[in-house]
This record gives sequence, C-alpha cells and structure tokens, in this order.
Amino acid sequence: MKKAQFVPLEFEELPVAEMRQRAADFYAQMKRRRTVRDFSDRPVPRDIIETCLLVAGTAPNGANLQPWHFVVVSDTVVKRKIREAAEAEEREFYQRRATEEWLEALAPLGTDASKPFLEIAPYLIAIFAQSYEIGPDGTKIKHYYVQESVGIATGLLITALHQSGLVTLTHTPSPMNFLNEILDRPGNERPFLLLVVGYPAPGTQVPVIGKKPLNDIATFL
Ligand code: IYR
Repeated sequence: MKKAQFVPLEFEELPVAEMRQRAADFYAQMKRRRTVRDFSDRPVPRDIIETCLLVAGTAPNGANLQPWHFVVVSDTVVKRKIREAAEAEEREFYQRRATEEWLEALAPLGTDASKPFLEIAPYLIAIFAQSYEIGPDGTKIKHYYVQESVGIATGLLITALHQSGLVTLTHTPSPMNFLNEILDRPGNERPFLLLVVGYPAPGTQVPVIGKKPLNDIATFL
C-alpha cells in the first residue's frame, strides 16, 4: 500500500473585488464559445494543442488514476478514414436509428450526415476513456469514475482551446468503435468523444441558440 505524502497547497487568496472581476471576465470569455461546424484548413501550431492537453490532464479524477488517452490526428489519410467511417454511422443515424423526437431536437442545429470538417480541420482529437490499465508488472489496475473524469478533462480541454483562440466541435458519431480500429487503441479504451479543432472558416455562421438563465440551472438553499 502506497503511503500518502503531503506538500503545502499553492494558494493565493485574492481580494473579493478581484475575485468578482475574474469570475465576470471568465464568464464573458466563455459565453463567446460556440460549437463550430465550418472549419478552415489553416494549420495550428502543435505546441498550443500540447499545452491544452496538459490542461486537460489537470482534471480532477477518480483516485488520480487519470483514465484518459488523447489521440491527436493531423495525418490526412487517417482523417479521411475517420470521416468515411463517421459518415457511414451518421447516415445510419439520420436515415434509420434516430427517433423522430431526436431529429426534431436536432433540427435547430441544421446538422446532417455530411462531415467534411473531419478532413478539413487541422486536428481531430479522439478522446478515449480507459476502464482499466495494465500496470508495469502486468497487473490490471481498475479505474474509478471513468465517465465523470473523462467528461471533466474534456471540458477543461474545450475551455483551454477556446481560451487559446481556437474553435471546437464536440462530435459523437454513434457508435464510434471504429476509432479503436483506425487509431489502433487497445481494448481497455472506449472512444468518449471526437473533438474537431482549428480556426473557423471565413464568414462562419452559427445557429441562433439561447442558454438557460441562472434561475433555471441553479437552486440556492
Ligand atoms: N452525431 C450526429 C447527431 C447529433 C446529435 C446530437 I445529441 C447533437 O447535439 C448534434 C448532432 C451528428 O454529429 O450530426
């Protein structure tokens, strides 16, 4: 059993006025984040993606076992394979699998089975959730709160990319087991989400949507 070791917390208390200002500034910044479906093919420096992945890796997670793996795809051949596999699933979804109710919920977004951005955007980040891992001595290490942990890490990644001046699309072709095969990932990893990353195409438009007011999303007791 590994013994707990402790170091002093790095914490600097801020004046309340500054806390308030920072919260408001961050909200103003995050409110401008929009999911984008029209990407430019302009390249993005790889080190920016690397730093954003390090941000994702800071996420709180079950027993600090960090049950995630990020595969960053810029190779055009691999991107084409992903597009072809994803579009095949999406055609099934839009033509057969989706219920009328689901299609109705999606209608305001104007989406369909065509996913050209999977080839156009400079980066696709495939996010995998590991239900367990094999330790250095070959033993199986169980992971905990995997979905929650990977969800939080993904949120941090999207936030970091937005903050860095990039746009993203959270893409979830379903099922997306094809990602294991194309990206050669092992059986202990399940694809969680495919994040499309880059610059928006010039003149990109986004759907008119609203966000729920605070009263609807929060209760103070
Ligand atoms: N995966 C499909 C459908 C889709 C589903 C939801 I829920 C969305 O918020 C958006 C799209 C697609 O990508 O078109």
